[in-house]
Amino acid sequence: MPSFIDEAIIDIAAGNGGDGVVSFRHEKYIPKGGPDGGDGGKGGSIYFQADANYNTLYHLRYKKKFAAPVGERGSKSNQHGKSGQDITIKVPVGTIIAGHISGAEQRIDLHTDGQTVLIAKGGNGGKGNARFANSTQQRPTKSTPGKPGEALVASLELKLLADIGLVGLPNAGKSTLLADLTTANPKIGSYPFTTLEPNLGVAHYYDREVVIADIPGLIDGASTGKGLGDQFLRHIERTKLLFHVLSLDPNEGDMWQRYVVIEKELSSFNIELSQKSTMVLLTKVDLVDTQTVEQAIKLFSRKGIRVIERDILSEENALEILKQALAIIDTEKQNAPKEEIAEIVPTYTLQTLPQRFAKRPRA
Ligand SMILES: Nc1nc2c(ncn2[C@@H]2O[C@H](COP(=O)(O)OP(=O)(O)OP(=O)(O)O)[C@@H](O)[C@H]2O)c(=O)[nH]1
Ligand SMILES: [Mg+2]
Repeated sequence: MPSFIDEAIIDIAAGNGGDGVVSFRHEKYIPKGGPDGGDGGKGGSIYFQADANYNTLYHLRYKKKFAAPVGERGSKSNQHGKSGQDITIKVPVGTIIAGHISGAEQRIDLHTDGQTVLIAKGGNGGKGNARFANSTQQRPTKSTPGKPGEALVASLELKLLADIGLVGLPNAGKSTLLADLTTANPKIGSYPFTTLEPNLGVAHYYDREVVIADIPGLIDGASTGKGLGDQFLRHIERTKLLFHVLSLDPNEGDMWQRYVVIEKELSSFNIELSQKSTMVLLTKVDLVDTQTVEQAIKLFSRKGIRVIERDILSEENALEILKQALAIIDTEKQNAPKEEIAEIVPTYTLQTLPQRFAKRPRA
C-alpha cells in the first residue's frame, strides 16, 4: 500500500568546543604573572523546530549536511572563546525524527507548531589554565581541550497530508495536471488506468506550497469495487479541496453524465467526501472550440459549482488555478474546528533515558 511519506536523511554535526589555553600575565614589573589562559567557547548546537509554514521536507532534499560552528579557543587575559552559533532546522509539523539522539536511539514526534528539540549538543569549551590555580599550584601549565560536539545521522519522516485531491474518470488528465502543476513526474498514458497507485506532488505558488494527490481513475460502480474501486479514496479524505478533473474531449461522451458518475461514486463512498469543497477542472480544452469551453463553464456556474479550465500551454492559467485553490484551502482551514491537541509529555524508558540523567556505575 503506497503511503504519502516524505523522507530525508541528513548528517548533523554540532560544533566542537574550543580549547582552553595556557597563558600567563605579562605585566611590567611583574616578572612571573599568574595564569590568565581563558576557557574555550561552546560549540554550536543543532535544533529541530516544527514550523506550520512548511508542508514538506522538500527544502532538505538538496541540503543534507548541517554543521554548527565550533567554539573559539580561549585567549590570554582570561578571555573566553566565542561560542559557536546554534542552528535551528525548520521542519513541518508532524515530522518524526529518528536517530541516536542524546545517547539513545530515539524517535521524536514534532507534533506542535513551534515545538523545538535539541538534536545535537555542541561540545563544551575546554578550561584555561587560570581555572587550575590553587594554593599549592600557582602557575599551572594545564588546560583542557574542548569537547567534541554530538554528531549523528538523523532520518526524517513526514506523513504528507495532501491539500488537494484529484478525482475523475480514467483518462481525464489527472496525472497530466499533477505533472503540470507540480514537480512530480507521474506516468501519463492515452489509455484508462494508467495510474495504479496514488502520486503526490508539491506545487509552488510564490512562497506557498500546495500538496496535490493524484489517485487512479474512478468508474461507475467504483464504490462497490469496480475498476480499481474506492480503495484509494481514503487517501484524499483529509484533503481540503477536490479537483474534479473533467475532460472536454467530445469522443469521451456526454460531459454532464460523466460529471454525475463521479459525484455519485464520491457520495456512495462517503457522504463527507461529496460535501467537500470541489472545483471542476476542465481539461483537454485544446480539443474543442472556445465556445464549447464557455458553455461548459456557464453550465457549472449556473448550478453554483466552481469551475475553471486548464489550458496546459498556459503558465498563467496554472497560477490562476493555484491562486483560486489556495483561497478555498485557506478559508477551509479557518473554518475548520480547532482540533484539540493533547499535551504530550515526553516519557523516558530505561532504554531511552538520556545519558545526562542516567546514573553511571562507579568505576
Ligand atoms: N489534448 C490533450 N490531451 C490531454 C490533456 N490532458 C491530458 N491529455 C492526454 O490524456 C491522456 C490521459 O492523461 P492522464 O493524465 O494519464 O489521465 P489520468 O486521468 O491520469 O488517467 P488514469 O490514470 O488512467 O486515471 C494522455 O494521453 C494525455 O496526454 C489536454 O489538456 N489536452
Ligand atoms: Mg493518471
